[in-house]
Amino acid sequence: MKLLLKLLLKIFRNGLGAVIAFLSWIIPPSKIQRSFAEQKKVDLQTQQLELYQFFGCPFCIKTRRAGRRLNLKIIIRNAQTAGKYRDELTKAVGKIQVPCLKITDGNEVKWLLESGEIIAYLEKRFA
Ligand SMILES: N[C@@H](CCC(=O)N[C@@H](CS)C(=O)NCC(=O)O)C(=O)O
Repeated sequence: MKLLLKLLLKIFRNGLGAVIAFLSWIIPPSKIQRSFAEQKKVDLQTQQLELYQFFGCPFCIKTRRAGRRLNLKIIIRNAQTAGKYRDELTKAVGKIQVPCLKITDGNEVKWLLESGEIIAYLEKRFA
């Protein structure tokens, strides 16, 4: 009984997440515009940013929207299903929590948790 309830809750959460993700996709935020040269510079910088996330997680959707609004080509990593990226995230932060932004700067790697902090970081660096 408990297992069935857990399963139903999971289906509901995933379904709701998919609906929110769909709505977010059909109503995209307007992107900030940059000159060609500036956008190229930003694109180069965002090659060092990886967003570990779940597709239907509302905090991840909020963070992805901020990235879209700021016109950033952040690399998206699926940490929802078992595999390389989920393992990397667990190893780096000791748990599964998304969204999490991996920031690579030369040999230095920083992992940033909390959607609010990630968005503040992106806005400070790219707005
Ligand atoms: N306060 C966090 C909340 C993030 C959060 O609750 N994420 C959920 C997914 S929606 C999570 O990581 N859950 C871990 C799991 O499902 O294993 C934020 O704003 O980023």
